[in-house]
Amino acid sequence: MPIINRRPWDLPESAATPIDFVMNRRNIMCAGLGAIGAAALAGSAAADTPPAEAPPPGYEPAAMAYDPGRPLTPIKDSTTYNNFYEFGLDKDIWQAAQKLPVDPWSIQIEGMVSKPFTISFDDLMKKVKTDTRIYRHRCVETWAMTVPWTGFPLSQLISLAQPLASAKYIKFWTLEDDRTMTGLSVPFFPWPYREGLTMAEATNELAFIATGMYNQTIPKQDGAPLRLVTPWKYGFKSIKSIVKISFVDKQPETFWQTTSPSEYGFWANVNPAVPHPRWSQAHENLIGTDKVVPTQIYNGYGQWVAPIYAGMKQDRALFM
Ligand SMILES: Nc1nc2c(c(=O)[nH]1)N[C@H]1C(S)=C(S)[C@@H](COP(=O)(O)O)O[C@H]1N2
Ligand SMILES: [Mo]
Repeated sequence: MPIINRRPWDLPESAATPIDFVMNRRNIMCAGLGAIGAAALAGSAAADTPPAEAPPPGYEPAAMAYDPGRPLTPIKDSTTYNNFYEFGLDKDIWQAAQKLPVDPWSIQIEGMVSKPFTISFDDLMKKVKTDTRIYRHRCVETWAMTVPWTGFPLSQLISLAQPLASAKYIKFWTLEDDRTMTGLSVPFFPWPYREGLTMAEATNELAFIATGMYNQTIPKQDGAPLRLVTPWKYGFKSIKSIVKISFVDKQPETFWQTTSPSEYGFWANVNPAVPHPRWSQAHENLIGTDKVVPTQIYNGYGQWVAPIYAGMKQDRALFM
């Protein structure tokens, strides 16, 4: 089986079920063999342990799996250290978030589409083809994680929605449920949480809707039952628990941009050279470790997304 055209965030076809491959490597890391596990995950020739399955002919270590350049964040860290302001301003909202009512769940599609409709989460899942992506996740607050998501490319949802050619942006809304989301009583914030992308960003192959993490249903605190993941942007773009999507022709106002326009913008592309007004963006701490590593432009995904911004002014607004 020739390994060609594999995009580095894809998992190897050699893994019978892709996530098992990841989880096996992860278990190695959990066993305290971090360096070996990380090398195996990256498909590095330096790994002391052979791959669980025989490599296919033409096996190319570098092409074997997306190399996030770092081990997966342990699941206990990525599911207990969260930002979900609807449930509180601290990172330890995971228990409070268990109140999020996710069943039944439906998503409303409206705006510049051939025909607005509402679809249940269950019906949506019957219409999409799921896959797995290991992405780095960089919060604007300078912490970072590496997460194996399952879900589907946002472009599949856009195809279902059939936007009109006049649509220029896609806008997303999070559930606003006063009964369970105690954070909504903090009046300072412009609830509900809202985000947006240009159509070029939304149809980029990296833009992903996650419905699972680590081969499990996505936990409530991480944005069940479906959340956006745009790994080249600061984490606040990755809106959780989406209930409505609208196609529009004007740049949407977003939650953080409305809250503090001098600090957070619409674009929010990761750039180590553009500091936040109150802190540097040059480095990031890897949650679950004591490691601090340099931040990369577009969080290391420039090869796939920098062309989107090629014709634009490369000013601070693109990176805040
Ligand atoms: N609805 C909603 N979505 C949200 C947030 C939020 O507070 N509410 N926080 C954002 C921020 S700042 C980050 S860094 C990520 C955190 O995702 P995680 O908790 O799954 O790591 O979610 C983003 N999506
Ligand atoms: Mo964030």
